[in-house]
Amino acid sequence: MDLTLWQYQFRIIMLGDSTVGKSSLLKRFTENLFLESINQTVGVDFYVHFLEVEPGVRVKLQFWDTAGQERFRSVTRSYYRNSVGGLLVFDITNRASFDHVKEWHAEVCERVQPYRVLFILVGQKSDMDAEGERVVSREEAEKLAKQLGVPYAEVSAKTGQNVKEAFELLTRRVYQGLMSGEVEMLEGWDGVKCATPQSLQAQRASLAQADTPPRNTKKCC
Ligand SMILES: Nc1nc2c(ncn2[C@@H]2O[C@H](COP(=O)(O)OP(=O)(O)OP(=O)(O)O)[C@@H](O)[C@H]2O)c(=O)[nH]1
Ligand SMILES: [Mg+2]
Repeated sequence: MDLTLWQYQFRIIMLGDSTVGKSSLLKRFTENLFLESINQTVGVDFYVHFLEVEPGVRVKLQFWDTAGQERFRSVTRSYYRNSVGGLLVFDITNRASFDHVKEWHAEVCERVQPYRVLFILVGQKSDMDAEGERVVSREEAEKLAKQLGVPYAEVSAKTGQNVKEAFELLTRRVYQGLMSGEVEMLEGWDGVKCATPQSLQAQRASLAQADTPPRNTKKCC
């Protein structure tokens, strides 16, 4: 199979305080690796990974791995606008990183107007729970996710637990948004690219048709 072949490209941004493990998450997802000692991100790094969202539909995921450090904020901000998906990452052993999630969310939502980013909330370093290091409970995180109207996933880049599932959840959410028309490919916006725009129209049309009840159906009883 030609590994460069894709039908859709989604640009996804990693957001969250420094040291929550954004780069480690991407390393685990794209290379199945974990490094105890990893360089802090300077500005923005780029990662690519391919996922099949349904049989025969291959998505190229292009990740912007932003630096959590405040001094890089002016650089990282410029990447918000052309993202269709975002991972709001906090560390379950770091209360401040959880408290800052609302600020990350609000900042991105405000700056991407009139576009929209679809998010997932990610509680990182779940392996530390067993060490008794957890300071943010799952219930609190789920409550916040509900407030923000986004799904919640608890993961560990160290063990790999739930990492693939979290990225797949967000990718499917974006794909469904694209199919339903919730996500629109607007002029001058690069969050989503489609290799053959006609196929998107055809897929949407066939989904719409499947949703339309057949005419002249007699009511039962
Ligand atoms: N125990 C544990 N440690 C982790 C996990 N993920 C990352 N770490 C460690 O946390 C530290 C910071 O990880 P990074 O991936 O560099 O964090 P970051 O969010 O990319 O940080 P910035 O680039 O500064 O924004 C490193 O020492 C990692 O080894 C995890 O799942 N469990
Ligand atoms: Mg990093």
